[in-house]
Amino acid sequence: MADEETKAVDLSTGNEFHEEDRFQYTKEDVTNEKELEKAKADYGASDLQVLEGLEAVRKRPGMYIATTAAAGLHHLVWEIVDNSVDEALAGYCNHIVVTIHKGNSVSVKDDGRGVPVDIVAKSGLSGVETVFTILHAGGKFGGDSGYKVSGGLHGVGASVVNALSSWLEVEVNRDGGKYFIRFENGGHPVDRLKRIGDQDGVGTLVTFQPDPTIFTETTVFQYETIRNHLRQMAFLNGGIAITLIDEREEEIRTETFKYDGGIREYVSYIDQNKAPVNPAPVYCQGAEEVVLANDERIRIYGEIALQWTDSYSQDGIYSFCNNISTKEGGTHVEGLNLALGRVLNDYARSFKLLKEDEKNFSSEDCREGLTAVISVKHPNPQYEGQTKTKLGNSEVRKIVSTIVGEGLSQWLHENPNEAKSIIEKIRLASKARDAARLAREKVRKTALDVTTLPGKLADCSCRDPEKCELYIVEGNSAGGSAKNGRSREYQAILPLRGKILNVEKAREERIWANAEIGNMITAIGGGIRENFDVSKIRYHKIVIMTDADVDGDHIRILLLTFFYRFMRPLLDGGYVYIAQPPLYKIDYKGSAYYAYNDAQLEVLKKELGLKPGFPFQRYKGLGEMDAEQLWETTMDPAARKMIRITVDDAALAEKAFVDLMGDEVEPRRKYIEEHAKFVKNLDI
Ligand code: TSJ
Repeated sequence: MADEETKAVDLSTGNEFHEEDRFQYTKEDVTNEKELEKAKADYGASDLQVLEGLEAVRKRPGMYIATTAAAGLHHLVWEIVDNSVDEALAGYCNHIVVTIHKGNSVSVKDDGRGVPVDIVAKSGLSGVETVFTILHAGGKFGGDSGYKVSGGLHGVGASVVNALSSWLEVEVNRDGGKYFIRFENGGHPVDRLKRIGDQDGVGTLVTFQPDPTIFTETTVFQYETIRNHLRQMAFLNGGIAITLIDEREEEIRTETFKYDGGIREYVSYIDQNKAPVNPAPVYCQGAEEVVLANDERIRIYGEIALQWTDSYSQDGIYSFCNNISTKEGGTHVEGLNLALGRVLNDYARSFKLLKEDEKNFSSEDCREGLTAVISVKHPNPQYEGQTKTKLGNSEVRKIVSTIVGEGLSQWLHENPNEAKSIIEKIRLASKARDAARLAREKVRKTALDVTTLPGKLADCSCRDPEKCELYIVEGNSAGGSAKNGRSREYQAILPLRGKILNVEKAREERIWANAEIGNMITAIGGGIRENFDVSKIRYHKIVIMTDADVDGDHIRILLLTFFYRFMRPLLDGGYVYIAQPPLYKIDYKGSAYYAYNDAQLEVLKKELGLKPGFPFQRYKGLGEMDAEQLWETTMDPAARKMIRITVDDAALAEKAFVDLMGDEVEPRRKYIEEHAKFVKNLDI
């Protein structure tokens, strides 16, 4: 890697930033000494209160960050980054740098105005001390100039990050000076905020080390997780440069994200490997002031980017409120759907693209192959739904509907050729939907009728879904071994014959005619698509068991694609697993030893003290194992290893599936090289 890329640059000065320089300052007295003296009198009392607040966070971290597992660890970073993004949205910051240091501390640095250092009347503390020691103090000091939008799900405040850190250091450049404070042990200040030098730049640098006694599962930051989040922030907030630096390895890794096109570029990125109907996304934006029932005036901002592609997918709508993904949709998505149906039908009618005797396009027709990113900013968002990721504010529906209504309608009139192509695409979707409806109704009588389970399914005897597992097994012979080796009480086996249909490329009618797919729908029992009901599924573990070869990889991806498109909540809920059969067997002194990868094989050879050349078996497929071996190595809950599949980021997963299953060869090759990013390993 080139040298320039591996160096961090001080944003406020443009100078190179050296790790060893960071906190070795001679501490001079602060210049706002008088103000601080005034505050000092009260400091004893407020200090105690402050620490009580932070102690409450440490006692019950789950109340503030939902989980202390890996996701919660990363939320600390999002929390700090949000403050810099807010500063950028306020128009004062251009560049944010996130650095993962050796030892897993993280720093976030921006070139904004710097967190205020003067005394905040309410707390009697400096702005910096207020932000880091008082719960929910974020952004509201210094008047209302700091319009904070990131107060949604992870808007718990910097003080929570401080409370959950072994140490945290803040450096602020502003008012001609450099200010510094360090906290230890969950937010205990080592000293007061000090002015430690003069300088001309502005900006904020926060470095923290998550407390391992809180984050007991892991304190290791994941480069990809942070990279994906920062990229998403850069897409959602066009124009901001966000750099990620990982200093943990010998070879320092760094990437910078900056998208001047914002969500337009996000849509293009998601659709990178699809064929677009309109090459440049349609872009609509607008803001509206709303007077609430209590006479409060709020300003709601919305922007939407739209691109139709040749895909058959219905689920290309990615919605956000205040930079947080609203996975369950909500009023902004409803507003978009309303406008789409209205505007596209009006346009098609007025240009006679839809004849008088033809029925209107449905909302689903209008959405087929559509990729949309919708981002709203709301000062007081209300979240609903099972996972609190559904936007509930009813005023947003009309605002978005108006923005899309005006923007899309104008665009259609200005781009008549592309408009015509879009309407044609929608017409095809409508025709296909009619045909699919017929095919589906035929199938519904069979596949969706859970009372007649498929003949190939060897069901388990238990009827409690929580305890039941469905193994979907490649090939009839492995299916036979699995049937004989399984626990009949809890484990059901569904063998699949050969390859299953690629639902990414097939139109819906063909999907309905496919027996293997029908069998899976019936066996799982929760229905499909918008009618899928996770509370009706017959097994809480759906295990894909394929050979460890190229065909097996392909079948596994085909199955995941099917679940992704037809039973998304199965993936969202973490019900889908991949079995891990062993790759090697060593027979030694009458016992069988198994290895699941090359590294394990080497360890095993050493442990057994085998001479080089001692024979071992390399399994070519599941079929080479007899029933007992398959149980022992792959199916016995006490011994097996499985990988649980989760979908973190729907847009990335969408791109991954298109890359893997679409027509283009190059992205598929690249993707497979880089491994399946949407798959998170988890041993259970
Ligand atoms: F919150 C935090 F302390 F964790 C934090 C805040 C962390 C980081 C990395 C950056 C920031 C931050 C805060 N960057 N920029 C700001 N800006 C302000 O706090 C600020 C400055 C001036 C004024 C003003 O009205 O003059 C208002 C605000 C909110």
